[in-house]
Amino acid sequence: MTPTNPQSLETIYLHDYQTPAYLVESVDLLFQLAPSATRVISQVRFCRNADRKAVEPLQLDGEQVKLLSLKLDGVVLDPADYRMTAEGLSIAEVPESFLLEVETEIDPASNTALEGLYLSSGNFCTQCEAQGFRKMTYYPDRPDVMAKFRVRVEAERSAYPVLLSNGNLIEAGGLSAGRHFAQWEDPFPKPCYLFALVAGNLACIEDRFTTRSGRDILLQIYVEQRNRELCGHAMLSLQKSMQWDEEVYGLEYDLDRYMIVAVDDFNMGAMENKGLNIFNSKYVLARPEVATDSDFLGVEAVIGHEYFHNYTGNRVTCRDWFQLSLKEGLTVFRDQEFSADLNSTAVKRIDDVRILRQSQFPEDAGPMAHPVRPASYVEINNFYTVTVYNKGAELIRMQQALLGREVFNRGVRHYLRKHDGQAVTTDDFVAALEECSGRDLSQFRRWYAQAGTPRVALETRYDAARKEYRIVCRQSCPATPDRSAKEPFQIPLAIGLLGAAGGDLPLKLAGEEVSEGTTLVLDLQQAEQEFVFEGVAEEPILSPLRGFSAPVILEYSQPDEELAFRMAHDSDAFNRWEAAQQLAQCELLAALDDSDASPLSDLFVKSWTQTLGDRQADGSLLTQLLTLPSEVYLGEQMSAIDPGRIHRVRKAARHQLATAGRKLLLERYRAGRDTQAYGLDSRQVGKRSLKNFCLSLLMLLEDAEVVELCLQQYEFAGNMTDRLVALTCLTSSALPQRQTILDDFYQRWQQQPLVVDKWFTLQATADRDTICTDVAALLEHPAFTFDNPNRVRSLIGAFAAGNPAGFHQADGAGYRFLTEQILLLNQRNPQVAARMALPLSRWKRFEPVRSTFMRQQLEELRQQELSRDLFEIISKSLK
Ligand code: 0A1
Ligand code: ZN
Repeated sequence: MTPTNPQSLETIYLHDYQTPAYLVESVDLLFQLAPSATRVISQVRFCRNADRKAVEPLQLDGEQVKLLSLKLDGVVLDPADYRMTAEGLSIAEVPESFLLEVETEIDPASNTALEGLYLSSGNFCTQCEAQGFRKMTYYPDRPDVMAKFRVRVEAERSAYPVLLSNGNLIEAGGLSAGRHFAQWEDPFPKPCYLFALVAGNLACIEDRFTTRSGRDILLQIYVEQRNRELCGHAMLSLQKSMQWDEEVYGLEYDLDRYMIVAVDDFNMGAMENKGLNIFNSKYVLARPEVATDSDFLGVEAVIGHEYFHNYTGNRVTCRDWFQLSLKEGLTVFRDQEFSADLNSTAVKRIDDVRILRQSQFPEDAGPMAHPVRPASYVEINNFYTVTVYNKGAELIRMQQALLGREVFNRGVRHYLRKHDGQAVTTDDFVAALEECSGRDLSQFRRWYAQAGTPRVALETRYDAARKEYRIVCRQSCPATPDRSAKEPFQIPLAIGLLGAAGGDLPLKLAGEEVSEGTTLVLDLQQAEQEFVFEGVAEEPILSPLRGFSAPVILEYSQPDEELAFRMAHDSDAFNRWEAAQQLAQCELLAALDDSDASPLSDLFVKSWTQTLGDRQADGSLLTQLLTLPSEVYLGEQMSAIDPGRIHRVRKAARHQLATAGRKLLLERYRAGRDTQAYGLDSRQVGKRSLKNFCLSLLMLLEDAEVVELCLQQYEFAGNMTDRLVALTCLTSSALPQRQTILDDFYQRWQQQPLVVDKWFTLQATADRDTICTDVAALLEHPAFTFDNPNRVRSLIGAFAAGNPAGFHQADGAGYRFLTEQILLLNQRNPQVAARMALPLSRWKRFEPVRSTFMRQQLEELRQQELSRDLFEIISKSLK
C-alpha cells in the first residue's frame, strides 16, 4: 500500500499544467524476468523541449522500485547528483540531449495492487495506465511524453515460453541456463501508459483479417491453456470491430499483428496497450454453456472498445489525465454505436441510459461529482468514472446530434488526421469539429467544464385557432462541489409530435422550412427559450427528448392517458420505453405512502398486459418495456431514499403483474422455449430474454406449476443464460431444494472462475432476510479470495451495489460488513478498495437512520491509515 504521507495526498490541478521540460526520443528496455526480483534496465534518449530556454531539472517518476544504478551519458551518477523521494527522482543539471541508463529491481510476486508488473496465475503481465509504469522504472510517466519503444524480454523458457510486448517481433532466441529472449519494436511513438509486457505459458488462438487496402493482419488471442476453447466469440468480435471501423470511420489497423491476452486478475475491464491489449478474462472467454447472452454482448463491446482505442486514444492520445474523456468518452461512444449497429439500436440505447441514470446521475449529485474534464484530483485512478466514460460519451453523442451524422463523422476524421501522433485536449477535439462544420461550439464546451445534471422543465400550449404549438424550455443545473453557479448549456432536444391516430405529425418551426423526418432537434441555448410550431393541425401529444438526446432530467408531466398512448404508439422505440417507465414510476412513488398490496392502476396493468401480448415486437425490446424501473432508480426520485420501502412496493407491483398476467406469462414462457440449437442472433436472444422475464415474474407466485417449470429449466437448460435465470429465481425463494441446487451448480462449475463469480453474485443479490449473514458466510467459502478483483466484485461489490434492500438493511449491518472488507482490501488493492467505498459516499441521500449509520462507517474509515485512493473518496464524502 502507498502510505498516506502528506506529499502523496496533494491535489493536482489542471491549471498547473506545464509542458514537459524534456522530451524522449527513444526508449530501450530490457526486462530480466524473475517472480520476486525482476531487473529492469532502461536506456532513454532525452532532449530538452524546444520551448524551453533555461536549464531545468529532469523530473522522473518512480515508486516502490529499488534503484540499482543510474548513468548519464555512460557516467555513473553519485547520489549527490540527484534528489530522490518516495515519488521519484530529479537530476538538477543535465545537458541539452543525453542518454540516461536506469537499472531497477522490482518484485512482481508481491504486487497485489495489480499496477505495474505483476503475476496472474503465474504469468507476468503489466498494467500501466494511468501511472503504473513508474512502478517498474524511473521515467517521465505522463501521457504527453511520447516515444518509440524497443523492448527485450528475457525469462526462463520452460515456465514462460511466450514473451510479448508492443509492436512487431524483431528477433527471438535462446540464452544460457534455460533462458530465452524476445526483442520487440513498436514503430509508433506512444506514452508509457500504453506499454505492455506479457510472459507466460499461454495458448495462442490465431486468425487473420484483410484490411480494405489488402493488408493481411495476424490476430492472436492468448489465454491459459485450459481456456483455449473459449475464444471464438472474442475473435469474431475483433474481426467485426476491424470491419466496422473501416466502414464507419475509414480507419484501418496500422500494425501487422494484433494481440489480446486474457488474465484472471485485472482491476478493470481491459487495456488498450498498443498492439497488445490485456483483458480481464471476463471480456474474452465465452461459450454458451458458461456465458450468458449479456456476457456475449459484453465481450463484443469491450473487444470493440479496446480496438477502437487504437485511433481514439493511441494514435491521438491525451495531453494530461484531466483530458481522460478525450479518449474514453469518444471511445465509449464508438463502442456504443458499434454494438447498436450489430444488435438492436433501441435496446442498446435503453441499456446505456439505464447506466447513466442509475450510476452517473447519482455520481453527479454526490460528493464525488466532477466535470467530464475534471479540474483537479488527488488520485487519478478515482477518475475512471461513469462521468468521464459515459457522460463523456453523451457529450460526443450530443455533438453528433447538433452537427448531424455526416458532418460529425467528417469532423472526427479531421480530428484524427490533424492530431495524428499528438497528445491533445478535449478542446482540440471540439475545435476540430468546429473547423469542419463551421459551427461555433463555444457554449457547448461548458458541458466539459461544469458538473451536475441539468434539469429541463417543459411547458406546452396549443392554440387551435392559429394551429400553433408552443414549447417553453427552462433549464437549470444544481450546485456541485466544484461550483454553485452554472452557465446555461447548449442542449439538443430531439422531439416529435404525435397525432391522435398514433402517427407523427409534420414539424415546422416558425420561420423555418418543414423539417425532414419525424424528429426534430431543438437547439436549446438560453436559460429560458420558446419554440413555436406552425401548421399543427390537431392538438399533439409531445414525445420529448427522443432517444435521450441529452443527459438531462426532464420535468414534464404528461397525463397518464398520454403516457399510455405513447407507450403503445410512439414511433421512437426508446420513448415507448421511457413512457412506460414514467407511468410506472409515478404510480410506484405514489404508492410508497400507503400499504396497498396493489400499487399499480388498472390503466397501467391494462397497457402492460397489451404490451406483453404483442407478438410482433422484438423480445429484448419487449422485456425492456415490461420491466419496472429499478429500485436504485426509484430511490433516486425520493428526497430521502428508503430502500426498504422501495423494495416492498416494487415487489408488490411485480406480484400484482404476475397475478394479473399469469395466464399470458405462462403462454409466452412456453412459446419462448426454443427447441432449436442455441444461437446468438437477436431473434433468439430476444426470445430467451422474454421467456426468462416471464419466468422471473411467475416465480414470485411460487405455485407448484411454476416451480416445476423453473426446476426443469435449471436441470435441462442447454445454456448458461437459461440455467442462471432459473437458479437466480430459486435462490431468492424459500423452497426446500434451494441449497441442494446451489451446491449442485457449484459442483458442476467450480473449475470455471467466471461461473463461480456468478454463483457468488446471485447469492449476494438474493432477496432474503438473512442476506447479511449469508454474505458474511460466503467470505469463508474456500473459493472466496481477496486477491482476485472479479471475485471481490462478485461478492462484496454485488452485495453493496446490486442489492439495495439487503445492503441498506435498517440496522446498518450491511454498512459495518462493508467497512470491514474495505479495510482488508485497503492494504492489498487500493484501486478496488476505493471503488467498494463508493456506496457509502452517498450517505446524504438516505433517510436519517441509514444516513447516520453510513456516516459513522465513513468516520470509522477516516481514522485508519488509508491509501491515497481511499483517502480521497472518504475525505470528499465527509466534506
Ligand atoms: N483504458 C482502459 C481502462 C483502464 C483504466 C485503468 C486501468 O488500470 C488502472 C486499467 C484499464 C479502457 O478504457 O478500456
Ligand atoms: Zn477505454
